[in-house]
Amino acid sequence: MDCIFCAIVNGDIPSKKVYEDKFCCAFLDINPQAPVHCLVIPKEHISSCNEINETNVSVVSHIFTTIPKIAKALNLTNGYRIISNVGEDACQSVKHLHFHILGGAKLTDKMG
Ligand code: DGP
Repeated sequence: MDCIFCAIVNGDIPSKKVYEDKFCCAFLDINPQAPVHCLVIPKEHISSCNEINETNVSVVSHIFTTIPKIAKALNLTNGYRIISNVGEDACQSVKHLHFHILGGAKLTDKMG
């Protein structure tokens, strides 16, 4: 399967990793939208939130218990935003589930 984020997981495409364990990894976004912008992804290929099911949901809960640790390591002590774009209308460009972590400054209150 031709997937940029699977290639990042495998080390075939370089990335600035900020966190990694057996199930997920986090790396800086190539096109940052905030002073701190990283992506947290499962190592297994899941296309989007629409493909989360009873079998693979454990990696998602793992990601959500890991995000606060990643945020702390990135010094996001004053808060941060988590975004996951799903499908065309949300402009999801990479079809591998990912959670944007944005912070490092006061963000706009407009989310759409
Ligand atoms: P989305 O639009 O939600 O699918 O966001 C995909 C994000 O992935 C986008 O903010 C840019 C980032 N991105 C795409 N290709 C690469 C890459 O090769 N390396 C890194 N670090 N980020 C990438």
